[in-house]
Amino acid sequence: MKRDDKKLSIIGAGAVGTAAAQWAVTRSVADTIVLLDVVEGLPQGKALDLVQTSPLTGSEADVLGTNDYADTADSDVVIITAGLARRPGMSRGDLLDKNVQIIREVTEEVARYSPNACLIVVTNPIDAMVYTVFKVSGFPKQHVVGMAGVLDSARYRTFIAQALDVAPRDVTALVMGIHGDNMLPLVRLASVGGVPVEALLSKEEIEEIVYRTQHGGAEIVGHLKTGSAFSCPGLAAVEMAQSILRDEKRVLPCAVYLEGEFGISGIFLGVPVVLGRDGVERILEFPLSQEEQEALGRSVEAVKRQIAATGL
Ligand code: A3D
Repeated sequence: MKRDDKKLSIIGAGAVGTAAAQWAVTRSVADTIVLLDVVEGLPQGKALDLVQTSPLTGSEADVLGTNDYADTADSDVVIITAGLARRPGMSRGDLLDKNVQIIREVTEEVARYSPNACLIVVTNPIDAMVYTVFKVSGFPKQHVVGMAGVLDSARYRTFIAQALDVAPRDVTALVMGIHGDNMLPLVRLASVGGVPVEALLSKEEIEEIVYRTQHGGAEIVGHLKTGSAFSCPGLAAVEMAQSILRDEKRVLPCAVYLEGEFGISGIFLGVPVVLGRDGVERILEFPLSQEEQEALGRSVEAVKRQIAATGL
């Protein structure tokens, strides 16, 4: 590797980890992309398959599949997807006990080999897992961030675009709070080409979109039956990684450690932030209406219950 080369490691070569690797290779977000899993052969086979897309995509990234954390050494960004995914009828809460144990082990290894990396956590229940990574790694709060808001906002924007029959990329909309039923898709600030969505859709239409966004993960699990969403979650994580690796300073909703922002302290929760070379470079705080503040309060209570269940 040359001195300025960028390295991205992805822990967990399951559905989300593989999708993230595929997006990362296609977009050439790093010079070296490492895919790691506990299952022998799985990351090696997937990495080989991915690197063979290079002649077709023009990607110049090196792709390595491994079971050895030494191969992830000196990563700039590590995306953590290791763990169990939700099955039908299984809540994100049910996942907690099993995934805390996995996340502890993964974090210790990642922190040992890449002490300066920014860590993007995807494993559910995300708001508690990212807290676990923060506590176990001892990394600065700027270097630990949870992926959920980018995915939830993409779902929200998609549903608004479909309702209005407009280009999805022209919809600007933000989902804050927990990754779960209590998430807060902000209606007041949703706009399409600068025009408020509230002026274009009825209250009932908006309520339906908000509900569908809040249950967007479960809707997909209901169809897939044996797994959960992976394509958009993988891309959402790569969108965040890319902003850090290329110092893009994108404004993205991410689960970050709050110390008084929005009146909340001591937990990770989804809020809009600037992601750049230094990780979470700024939290963009703004006044919420009383109703929004109350809704965010419900997220806070739900996250606190999850954190209490981790025993940390
Ligand atoms: P899956 O396809 O089961 O992949 C998980 C992978 O983790 C498997 O290949 C396992 O072998 C691997 N693994 C298990 N333990 C370890 C370990 N100790 N070290 C390294 N690898 C390990 O699941 P998935 O990819 O569909 O989902 C992964 C996680 O992301 C789950 O917890 C999901 O719930 C979560 N997820 C979160 C979102 C968010 O928006 C936050 C969206 C989609 C999935």
